[in-house]
Amino acid sequence: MICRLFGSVSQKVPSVLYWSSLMKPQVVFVLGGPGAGKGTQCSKIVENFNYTHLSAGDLLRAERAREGSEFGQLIANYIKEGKIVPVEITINLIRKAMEETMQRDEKKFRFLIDGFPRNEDNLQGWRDVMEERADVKFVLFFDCGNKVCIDRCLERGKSSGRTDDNRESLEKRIQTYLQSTRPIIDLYQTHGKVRTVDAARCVDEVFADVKTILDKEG
Ligand code: UP5
Ligand code: MG
Repeated sequence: MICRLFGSVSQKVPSVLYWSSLMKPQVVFVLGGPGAGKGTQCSKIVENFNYTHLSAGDLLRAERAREGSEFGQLIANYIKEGKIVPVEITINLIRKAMEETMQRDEKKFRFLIDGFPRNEDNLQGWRDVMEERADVKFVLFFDCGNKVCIDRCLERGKSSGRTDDNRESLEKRIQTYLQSTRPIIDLYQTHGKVRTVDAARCVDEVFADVKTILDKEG
């Protein structure tokens, strides 16, 4: 599949050998419903800990906006419909962003990957491309009820300009989250790899718990 979309993908993806010359990236996956506060909390983590924040959604929105992108229209459609973009696109954006970060500063090898993996396809893509190149430490799960999530995104939608911060898209985003993303969180849970935070509280209360987790886990 990766080869199908990217043609000569082997030329574009640096080898495992190349990555092994760098510090092995340490990854925390950050998951939770739309509007659970993933991005907000990641910004606070970056202020307090030595992590680089990569939002898969932000990377896709940047690719959507990039002039000449062959995937721009596809990404736009998927985001508006609250559907999950094929992993061949997302994983290459994530890999490239990680690589660029570490090339700029080799001490920057700790990553928060926000909003990924969201479904089985994402997880398989990670395994295919990144499993040997990076260690997943744990999943930071922002647990928040659907109504709170929707209300936050609708409020943000008054000024965000995001094409998916409207009630119709939000209903779809929530369905996608429940059907596709929750099972991924559950899967990591069975391996004891999920750290759950009650995300329905105010930003500082949520962050106090996040800080406790990161102080402990590094
Ligand atoms: N806010 C935050 N925390 C608050 C708190 N504790 N109390 C009160 N308000 C709080 O926060 C959302 C809003 O709530 C903000 O206004 C904030 O101030 C307020 P934010 O921190 O942005 O929440 P976040 O969880 O990051 O919400 P986001 O909308 O970004 O979540 P999504 O997961 O829906 O969006 P994402 O950008 O990750 O993905 C968008 C779309 O991209 C997906 O639907 C999908 O179509 C596509 N996508 C893929 O296909 N694949 C991927 O791998 C990733 C994305
Ligand atoms: Mg976000």
